[in-house]
Formats: sequence, C-alpha cells, structure tokens
Amino acid sequence: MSSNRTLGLAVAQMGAVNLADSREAVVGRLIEMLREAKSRGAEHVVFPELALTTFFPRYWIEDQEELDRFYEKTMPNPQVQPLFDEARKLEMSFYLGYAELTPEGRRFNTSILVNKAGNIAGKYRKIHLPGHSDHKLDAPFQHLEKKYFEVGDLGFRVFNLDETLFGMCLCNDRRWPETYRVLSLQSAEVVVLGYNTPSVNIHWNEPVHLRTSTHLISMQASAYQNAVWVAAAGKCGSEDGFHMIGSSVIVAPTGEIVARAITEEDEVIVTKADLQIGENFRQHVFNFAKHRSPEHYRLIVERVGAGEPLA
Ligand code: CDT
Repeated sequence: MSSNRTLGLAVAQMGAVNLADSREAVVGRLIEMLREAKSRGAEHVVFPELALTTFFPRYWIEDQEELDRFYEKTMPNPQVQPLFDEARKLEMSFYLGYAELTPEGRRFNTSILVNKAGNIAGKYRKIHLPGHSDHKLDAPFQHLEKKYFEVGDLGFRVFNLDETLFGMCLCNDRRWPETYRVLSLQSAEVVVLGYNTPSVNIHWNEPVHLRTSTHLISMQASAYQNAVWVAAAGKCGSEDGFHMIGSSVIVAPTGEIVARAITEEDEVIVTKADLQIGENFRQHVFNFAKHRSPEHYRLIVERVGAGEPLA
C-alpha cells in the first residue's frame, strides 16, 4: 500500500433512541449525519452499537414477539435500505451496529462494514458480552446482553475496505487489550466501534465520572500500544429516562484524542486521519516482528481467569 495515505474519518454519535421511535425515523437521522459527514470531507462514518433501536438489554422482556421487534432478520432490510442507498450515492463507507436474528434463530450483537459500493464487506459479532442473564429485581434497570445474545462466533477479523484495513469491535470489547492486539496482529490500521454505556453501574456504586474516564483511557492506551486509529461512536443521552455517556471520540495512534463530541445528541465529528502515523509506530517502538516475545505470553491463551503465580 502506498504511503501518505489519509482517510476522511467521521463518527456519528446518536442521542437517545426511545422505545417509541420508529426504524424509519432512526434511519432518517443516520442519513442526515451521513450527509453532514460527507459535506465535511469524510469518506467513512462510524455509527453506534445497536444503532437502530433503543438499548433494549436494559429491559426484562418475556414476550417473544415484543423482544423480536428489536432484531434485524436480514441486512439490509427495507427499513435500512435507504441508508445503504444514500451511502452508495455519496460514495461513503460505514460501520453500523444492530441486533441480528439469524434464519436459524441465533441472536448476536452485530456490526457490519459497508463499502463505498454499498456491499457488506465485513461482519463482527460481539465477543465480550457484559451484564447478566438473570432478572435483577432490585436493580434500577437490567443489562441483559448475556440473555439476549450469544457470544460472537466470527472472531476479531480485519477487512480491507476501499484500501484501508479496518478492525471491528463493539462497546465492552474496547476495554480488553486482547481485542486490539488480535486486530493489530492482522495489520489493522483503524479500529471502529460503537457503544452504549449506561452512566450508572448496577453492580457497584461507580462514580459517574469514571464511566467516561475508563471509556477514554482504554481506547487511548490501546490506540498507542497497537499503532491504530480508534473511532468510537456512542448512543447517549437519556433513553426513556435511562442515561448513557457521550464522549464519542476519534483517537490517533499517538493515543491523543483528535476529535470528541461535546453534546449528548446526534453529533458528527470528523478528522483527516493520516494513516502514516500508525506506520511510524509499527516500524519502530511497536515493530511486533522485531520486539514481541510470544513465548513469554503463553498464559494469555492458556488461562482464562487469574490463578497461582508460576512456579
Ligand atoms: N453495551 C456495553 O457493552 N456496555 C458496557 C457496559 C458495561 S457495565 C455492565 C460497556 O463496556 O460500556
């Protein structure tokens, strides 16, 4: 690949999507932001996790039909097709998160990469599912990703999208160093992700400011240590009274935030990402082929939980 490559990279943060909001209205908002991103020089737009609906894992839902309404049975489907059509017309590529229900009845928290020709060029199914599967009656809301989704079965893969190497992940994955390292070992240049992060942690009394600082610090450290750009799009604000953090960002391979959303509403942030910056780190301090010592990293794949010190 030639040097001096740049990518017009946009993140389209979304404000609340309430239970009453139709898919048509949501897709209309995405198209609006796609157009704005194009007018500001972007070629690729990152949309949030579960972008087409409210963050439904917060609800205990027993009625199967009611639950099924949150999943997409095909992609693109007639309601989402206008987004694909507009992106192709504008020659834009995009990342989109949604709940997937397969023909076999399997359920995944999924993201796709759609290229400038309007074709799905990559799919990811979320691996690090947070939350629980039981009904927490005393909690102010639920986090039922472990009930409503299976652990993804596609691994962390890198896709060549219009001559840029993209890795994908989703929300909680961004907190895990393994995510980025597996992608950067496949030469990812840009890691794209969507998220829905409730401001309140139902498991312990976590100060609200930490929700934002751990979100940012995870991505800044990982961008630097893996020499990748990271672009993260949140769905935020108050969805039917349940608040989620904003702070959608684009992080350079230096670990620096180069663009950050300042509202908790639909907001587009854009940067001209110099892909050579990552290359500089990949050739020197993080030249993996030269400096990694996998023989000393065996525990990473041999152990799941922490155990005894090695003898
Ligand atoms: N959607 C998602 O993965 N949210 C998680 C919440 C973690 S707390 C149960 C996140 O990492 O932001």
